[in-house]
Parts: sequence; structure tokens; C-alpha cells
Amino acid sequence: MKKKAFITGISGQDGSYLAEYLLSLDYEVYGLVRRHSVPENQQSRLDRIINKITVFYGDLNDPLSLHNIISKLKPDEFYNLAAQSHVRISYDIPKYTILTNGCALIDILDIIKNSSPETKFYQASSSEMFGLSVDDDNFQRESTAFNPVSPYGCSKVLAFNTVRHYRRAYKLHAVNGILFNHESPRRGSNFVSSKIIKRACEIKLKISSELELGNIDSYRDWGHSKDYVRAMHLIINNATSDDFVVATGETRSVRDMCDVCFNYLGLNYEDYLKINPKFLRPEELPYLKGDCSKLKKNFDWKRDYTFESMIEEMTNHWMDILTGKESYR
Ligand code: F7E
Repeated sequence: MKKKAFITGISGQDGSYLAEYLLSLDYEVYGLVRRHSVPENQQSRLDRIINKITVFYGDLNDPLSLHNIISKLKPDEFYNLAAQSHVRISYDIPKYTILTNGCALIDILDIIKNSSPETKFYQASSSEMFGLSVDDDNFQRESTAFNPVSPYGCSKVLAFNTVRHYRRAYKLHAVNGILFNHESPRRGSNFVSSKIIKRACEIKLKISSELELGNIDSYRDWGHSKDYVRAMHLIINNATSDDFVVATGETRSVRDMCDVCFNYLGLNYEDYLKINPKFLRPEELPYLKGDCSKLKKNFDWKRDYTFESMIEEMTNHWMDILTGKESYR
């Protein structure tokens, strides 16, 4: 019998790549989407696979909708990828962010405990939980203390701890993947990677003349979403419930990202960059670099993309979109 996987956030960057990956492993794939007024926008990342998956309407903030689905479906694997995932916006809607990303976990895990206790549960935890904490060797890892600097980071710490609590108290197979930043052509255009790359392509095509950013001297550990969804599947299927960092072990600044992308297009970012305080955050997270040696020790996982090859793929994608060529990656 085929295994059943249920993915919240299936229409997002990670959800859509994970759905494709699980289909390739012969899973039955189910997912949760929220009602949107323009469904075309919401489901564009699922266009290629929409006939191979089953999508339910629901919401993390509506436990009844989740109960109705989970108690009937009883999935083998539940991936909780849905979230208010934008850190800057979380300062504008802090309570909504904490309710959706944090408090909703209590309902979800209780539904699993009561109606489908054999379901394996994966929580999309985030490097944003580390905030200002860095170990002496300049890495963050599973043992690094959490010191979040945003409502988003706080919400993810709540979810992380709720998962651990349900695993210890009720013996659920519930795990956290602590993912550092990960990008792709499917990244939303208000995250910095897509924002820089889309605008650089527009400048190259003379549609735009300027790139406005906030803090360009913050450092992030940037991987590719396609590489990271493979790690999610390994982590949820680990023999014991455990938590793993997923990262590249390299850190690059926002400035570096501008440099690599503009260079690839034969441009100099300094000719176009303007700093706009509107894009600064009330509290900044200056530096992230993840140590994923625990993941590599436990599983045969390695990444296919480098920072440069990811930026090239994203740049080619946006060039195709802006010049009217079909592009689906
Ligand atoms: O910002 C700086 C900004 O919004 C990256 C999410 O997936 O990863 C992501 O969170 C950096 C920050 O991602 C602009 O201050 C400068 O230092 O692409 P971002 P993020 O906040 O790191 C974590 C791991 C998650 O879990 C989140 O869900 O870029 N930055 N200027 C800017 N950022 C944006 N968005 N826009 C700017 O104009």
C-alpha cells in the first residue's frame, strides 16, 4: 500500500517541492490550502502536479478543519510547513504570527494524539529561533540556546518546544527540522533573494533603474529548497524522534548576494543600490551560520546546489519570466 503524506503549506515554495519529491517516491500526497480570493495565484506552484495530489481547504487557526481531515485520512507522515513565514511582516502582525505558527501546534498535535497517534509529525522549525545566539566557533547547532529577535522567531520557539513536549509526554513521533534560509525560483518576491534577483533582471532589461534594500550587511546561511525537502523526508523517517539542523555551513551577506547576481548579469550592484530605512527591522538578526554535522552523520545527505549555482538558476528563471518565456522550475 502507498504511504500517505499530508502537507500544510503545500502551495508554498517548500510544500510544492516536497510534494513533487514524495510523488517521485510513490507516496499519495495530500495538502492543506487556505481560501484565497485569487486561487490561481495561490496554486501556481502546484500546476504541474495538481491532478496527482488531493488538496483540502482548511486553516491552521481552524482546528475543526484539521480534525475533520486528519481523523479520516490518518496520514503516515504529516509535514507542518504552513506559517506566516515573513520575518519583517511578523513585526506588523505579531499576534497573528504567534497564533498561526505557535499556538496552532497545540491543536494539531492534540488532534494527532487523539485521532491518529501513529502519524509521524515534522515541524518546520527555523534558524530564526537562534536570534542573537552564536557558539564560540561562530556556528549555530542543535545545542545552541534560542534567543529570538522577532515575533516570527518567538512563534517558532513556541512550536519547537510544543513538539518536544508532545514527543516526551505522549510518545508521539514528532520531530523538528531546524532549517536555515533556503531559496529557489519559487521563493516569494518579498524575500531578499528573489527581490534582489528579480530587480537585477529588470535593471538588465532596462525596466527598472534602482534596487532599494534595508540591512545589506546581515549574514545568512543560504541553501536551496529542493535540497532541503530531501532532508525533511530523512528527518521524519529517522528511527527515533529527534531534531536536526539543515544548513550549508557557509555564510554570505546580503551584499554578497547582490554582488554575485549583478556580476552574473554583467552589472555592478553599487551603481543601482539605495538603502531605504523602510526595509530595516525593529531588531536585526545580524548573523547565521549552521552546523549540520549531526544531519550528515546520521544520513547520506548532501546538497546539489552551491550559493552561486542557486543564484544563477534563480536569475535565469526571472529572466525567462520577464522576457515572456515559459519558466517552471
Ligand atoms: O531576509 C535582509 C534582512 O526576508 C534576509 C524566512 O524564510 O529565513 C527567512 O527569513 C536578510 C535579513 O529572510 C531587505 O534584514 C535587507 O537580514 O529574505 P529575508 P529572513 O528574514 O532571514 C528564515 C530561516 C525563516 O525561517 C523565514 O521564514 O535580508 N534584508 N534588505 C532584506 N530582507 C527583505 N525581505 N527585504 C529587503 O529589502
